[in-house]
Amino acid sequence: MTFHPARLFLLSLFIGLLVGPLAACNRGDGAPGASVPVQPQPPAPAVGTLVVTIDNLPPGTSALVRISGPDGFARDLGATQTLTGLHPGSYAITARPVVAGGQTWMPSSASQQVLVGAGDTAGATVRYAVNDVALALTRVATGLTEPVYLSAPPGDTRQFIVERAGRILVMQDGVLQAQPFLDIRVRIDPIVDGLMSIAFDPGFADNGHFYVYRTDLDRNIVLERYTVPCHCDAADPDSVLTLLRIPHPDALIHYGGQVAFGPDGYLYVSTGDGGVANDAPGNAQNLGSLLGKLLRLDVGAATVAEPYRIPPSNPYLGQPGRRPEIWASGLRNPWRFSFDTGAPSGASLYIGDVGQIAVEEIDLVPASQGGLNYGWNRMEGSTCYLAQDCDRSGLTLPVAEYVHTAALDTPCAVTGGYVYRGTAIPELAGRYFYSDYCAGFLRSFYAYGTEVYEQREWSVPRLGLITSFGQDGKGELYMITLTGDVWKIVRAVP
Ligand SMILES: [Ca+2]
Repeated sequence: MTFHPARLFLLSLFIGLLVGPLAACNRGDGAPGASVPVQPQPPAPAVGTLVVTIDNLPPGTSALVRISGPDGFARDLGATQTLTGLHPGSYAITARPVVAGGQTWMPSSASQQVLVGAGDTAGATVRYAVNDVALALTRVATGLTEPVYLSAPPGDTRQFIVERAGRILVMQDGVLQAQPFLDIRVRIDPIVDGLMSIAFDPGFADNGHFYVYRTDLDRNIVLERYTVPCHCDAADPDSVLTLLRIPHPDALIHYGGQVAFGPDGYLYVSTGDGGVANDAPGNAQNLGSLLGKLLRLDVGAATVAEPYRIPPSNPYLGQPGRRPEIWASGLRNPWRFSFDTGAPSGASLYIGDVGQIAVEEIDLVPASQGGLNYGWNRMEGSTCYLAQDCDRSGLTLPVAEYVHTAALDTPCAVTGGYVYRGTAIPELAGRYFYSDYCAGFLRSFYAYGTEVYEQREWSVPRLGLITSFGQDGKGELYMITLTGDVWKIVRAVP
């Protein structure tokens, strides 16, 4: 017996009507049901394609581009390539600078994320170029008395300028205000460093708190908090809350000098080694001393009774004979340090540590890395200090350094600065700027992780006696001279 085609059609229609709801039911509630064959569908493509275009390098030069993605996928590319058979997901493209022909070729974007879908072809471009931006310095304030610092809360349009003798002045729209923001000159013996830096509380807009690092009338180091009682340009000197006082009895130099909030919300403070030649007392290597250190404090709930707390992740917390405030050791005179949160590899800490005889250094580490020993006084920079050889184990060495020379404008002390994250000169993004107090140059480098690229000196006048860099609320950078001027780093007008 055979089926007539019409009967076959009717039968298949019947089966279709029966199977449809059954299959839907099985899909819907997952209940076991009758096993009925379902018309197989063509399988959806499980993989995708990514075309990475690498552009504008000199002929014969390999790029340094890494693609990483789902399931541990990792591939290094030296040139344009089409990657097929990729599992769907998000792919990270990171590009490192390339040195070729004596020039540093920088990728247009150090880090990109591309979504690769099943059956799709995604694309990304890494374009290399030599940075040819030209810079200039324009004077934005003059007539100050020994200015040593400039800062502002993020987004704030004012600039707060610190004078060494104990005043903080406000500049608004390029005009210095007559009334000081804070005047604590009577609390400072100006024969030593005086008022060195300020840091605005992350909640400054609401709580008005800011922090001051200075010396006092007895030449101790003092860290204290002040409060602005209103939405105005004047802090209350009587609002002072002393957080920390560190005796500094042996010399009139090396007080350190920087106070700044880290990306973790804790307050960091850099202290000098106490000032005795060669750090003979051994403060910097002594974890029982707060001198020659980077300290890390939780000041979020500061009171007179408990001016700070120790963050639970501080490296020496609970260790007998070691101060729990210490975040890092082995520093000589870390006059300036700064955090950068803009790099794709994570937040970084840059420290400009002033050397003694020959070497000025800049240290660069992930901001989250505590318990590091930066070497002083076993080493000065990457050189064993007063010794042919030394034990370098456990020491973190600088990523950049320069030596003192016999030239007229000889360098004498590094002035650490900031990574540029402003908007006016996007070509500068990621460059760390620094200077030297005596030589007054403007130099920068670009770091990929802790690898340093594009070290250069900029063609701007050497101002001399550079006490500090400043960073305003928009990320623009300034250079400050002891002689009373503030200069802004700007794009040169051709
Ligand atoms: Ca060092």
